[in-house]
Amino acid sequence: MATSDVKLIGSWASPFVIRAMIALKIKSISYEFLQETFGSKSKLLLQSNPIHKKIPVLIHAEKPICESLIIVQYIDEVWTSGPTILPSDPYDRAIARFWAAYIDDKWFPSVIGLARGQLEGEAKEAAIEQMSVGFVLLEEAFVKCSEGKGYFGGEKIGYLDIALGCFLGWIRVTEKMIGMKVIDEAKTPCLVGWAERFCADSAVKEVMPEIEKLEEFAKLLQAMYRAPPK
Ligand SMILES: N[C@@H](CCC(=O)N[C@@H](CS)C(=O)NCC(=O)O)C(=O)O
Repeated sequence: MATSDVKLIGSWASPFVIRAMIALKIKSISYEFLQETFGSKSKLLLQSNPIHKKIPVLIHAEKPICESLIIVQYIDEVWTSGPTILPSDPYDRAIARFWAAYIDDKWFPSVIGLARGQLEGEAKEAAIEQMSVGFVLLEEAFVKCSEGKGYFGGEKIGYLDIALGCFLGWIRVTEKMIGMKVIDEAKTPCLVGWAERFCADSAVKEVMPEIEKLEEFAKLLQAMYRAPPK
């Protein structure tokens, strides 16, 4: 679909930006990617998201839409001719939104320190434990939502798949950093298969960053967060 009035402000390494990219890919929407420079914020970003000043921002017909999950929902509602992203049943939709909120509000804040390499000792152990407990809950959610199919969304990638799957690159980097698997066969067997399917999907493959590239970027971030404040 020729949609030159669609722009995405983002950065290749941001899991939140990847959410928007996957949703656009699912709907076959072409767009202009406006890459932010690491460490600074463009005038367009500040104008488009003055409240949070964060990426991603989707600009559609010159109007900005902020917050990745809201962007994914917007894309689903505007481009209805493509495959649907949110479940059609209101209850299933509510459940998918509940778990997406859990991922962003509870799970992600408890693990972000790990990816940034900011935690040591007991704090690090506690974050690893929280991340693992979160995955066990998400495994249970997967079993219920997928009803024996390959994705949270059933036969194909849906809202909750995008909400969690966008973190898979960073999860792999974190696993390397801490020297253990957090999505593992023993505790989360269904999520192991789901993660493989998700990353191999055509809507995801092209936008999911390479692990080696992310590792390099993670080292940069870690150096930045460990540096004493000026
Ligand atoms: N809740 C936001 C989170 C977005 C977010 O944290 N973006 C990061 C990049 S991964 C960002 O822009 N950080 C810049 C900053 O915090 O100033 C969403 O879902 O869009």
